[in-house]
Amino acid sequence: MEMTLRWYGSKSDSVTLQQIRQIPGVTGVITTLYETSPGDLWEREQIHALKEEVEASGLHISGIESVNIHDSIKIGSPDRDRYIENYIRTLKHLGEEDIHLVCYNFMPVFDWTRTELARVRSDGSTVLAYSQKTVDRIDPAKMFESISSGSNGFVLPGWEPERMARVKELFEMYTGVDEERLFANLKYFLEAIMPVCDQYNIHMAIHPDDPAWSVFGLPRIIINLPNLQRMMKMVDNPHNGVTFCSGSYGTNPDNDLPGMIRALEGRIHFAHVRNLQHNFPGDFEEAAHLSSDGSFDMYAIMKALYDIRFTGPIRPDHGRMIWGENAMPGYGLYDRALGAAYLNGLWEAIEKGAAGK
Ligand code: CS2
Ligand code: MN
Repeated sequence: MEMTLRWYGSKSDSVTLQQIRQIPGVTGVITTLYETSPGDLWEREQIHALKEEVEASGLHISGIESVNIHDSIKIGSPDRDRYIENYIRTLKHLGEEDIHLVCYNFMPVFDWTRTELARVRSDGSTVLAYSQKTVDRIDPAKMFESISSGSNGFVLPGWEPERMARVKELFEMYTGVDEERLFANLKYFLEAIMPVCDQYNIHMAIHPDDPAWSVFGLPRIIINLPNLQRMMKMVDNPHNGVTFCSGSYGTNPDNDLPGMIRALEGRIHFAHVRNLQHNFPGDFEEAAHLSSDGSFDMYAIMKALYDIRFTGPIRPDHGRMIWGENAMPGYGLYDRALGAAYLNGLWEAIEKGAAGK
């Protein structure tokens, strides 16, 4: 495995490549072209410039998160082929720049959903949190206001203002798109892109829906092992794989995280490893990466990744906000750096233990 950190680019991130370079054991970044919108064609020159910027700091690009999918593709509108064509050409350009991992998601309208961006924990840190009771009461169009007012002035991924201005319209466009339709539209998309993925050895890694159930009545399909198995079988190609995000699958306590990892051997191309704390059914908050700070057994998660001989990038995911840092909620430097160091420590212990050292 390779330890990495997500980086939002020099224009949007408060964290610099130089800082990331100093986190022990972190050798790569996961990034994207932040000036693009879903559906845009990524020019090779733009990708090349980003790559050069990252490499000048002594790091490299380990993967892209995300090349976002235009809603027309998820909805299956008549104009989807135009956006799929752009996606294919984007993948080709990434392949030509020697980038072989692409994370994406297939969530309708909203990316991840949280009801609080700064819930205070007992140690004074603040974290992202989710309350089903609040979601059930909130008008989805208002969701954006509450998210953007708590985002410390940063634009949160998946919650771009241009997109949210169209929330109502987007909801209407998804009328009639149920889970079956969404599966069919995903299949159509994957079948169209697999030839270019085969040609350039690009690993597609679908990110789970977060939380792992339907919100605001919108269908959500990347939520558990049976659905993942269905997705991989319907387009049975090793390039059609997954991002294993412990924090997203783990929103549903019925998901056995280490068991899922073992069952997905060979098809996990990327891992987001983070912890969260379940308070009571329908209420969870994010936690430090350390097992004892939340509800997950992080050793068991890393051990399962080790046992399936996982070789792809891992990144710590949403960190707490600590030590007075002002950053994009979930994406400060300090707690994610602690997370990376902790995960690296677990890995070293597992590796040496397995070698009988
Ligand atoms: C999130 C998402 O859990 C996460 O990593 O922050 O924004 C995620 O990056 C996207 O859904 C992946 O496409
Ligand atoms: Mn994730």
